[in-house]
Amino acid sequence: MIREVITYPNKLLKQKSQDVEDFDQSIHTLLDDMYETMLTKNGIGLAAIQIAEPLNILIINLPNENDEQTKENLIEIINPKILNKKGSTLYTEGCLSVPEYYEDVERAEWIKVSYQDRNGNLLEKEYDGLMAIAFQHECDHLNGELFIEKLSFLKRKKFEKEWKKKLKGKK
Ligand code: Y12
Ligand code: CO
Repeated sequence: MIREVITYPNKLLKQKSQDVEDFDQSIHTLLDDMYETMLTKNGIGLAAIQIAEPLNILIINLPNENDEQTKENLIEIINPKILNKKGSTLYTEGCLSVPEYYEDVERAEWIKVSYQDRNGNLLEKEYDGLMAIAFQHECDHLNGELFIEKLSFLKRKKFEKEWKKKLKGKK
């Protein structure tokens, strides 16, 4: 089922998510809903809180070398932990909860992580490149943080002004 993606400044986006304890059918249905919702909205990453479910779940589906998003490349990540990080990289990020806004964000270039899959199996992985950026962006959602909170004071001020204008125009 396609779900509504909540957008800034919805207060729910500031909520900290909780760990998943039972890897039951309701979690599988939620993961399937997240995938359907993310694809429909042309996203490459989505956290459960973005569809108003405060659980430590995220999905990432990066395009392949032919710029196609295939389900084989879908990664379902439950109860993630970033164990180690190194280096620094700058990337122009976007977020389905802050539509039509893109800005450069600095993040670690390499990360070592652990997480569980949909059946509760524990995995340990190392990521770099776009996968490392997406993983960190989505983990921030689980801690109630959006990428706009990483902007400089002046960029954030400009964003808030533009966003208010945009929301007023929608009334
Ligand atoms: C690198 C940086 C950030 C991420 C997090 C995941 N971000 C997204 O999936 C963003 C998707 C997005 C899609 C949009 O829609 C289209 O481009 C058609 C979009 O634009 C509008 O909403 C108009 C904005 C963001 C992963 C990797
Ligand atoms: Co986001």
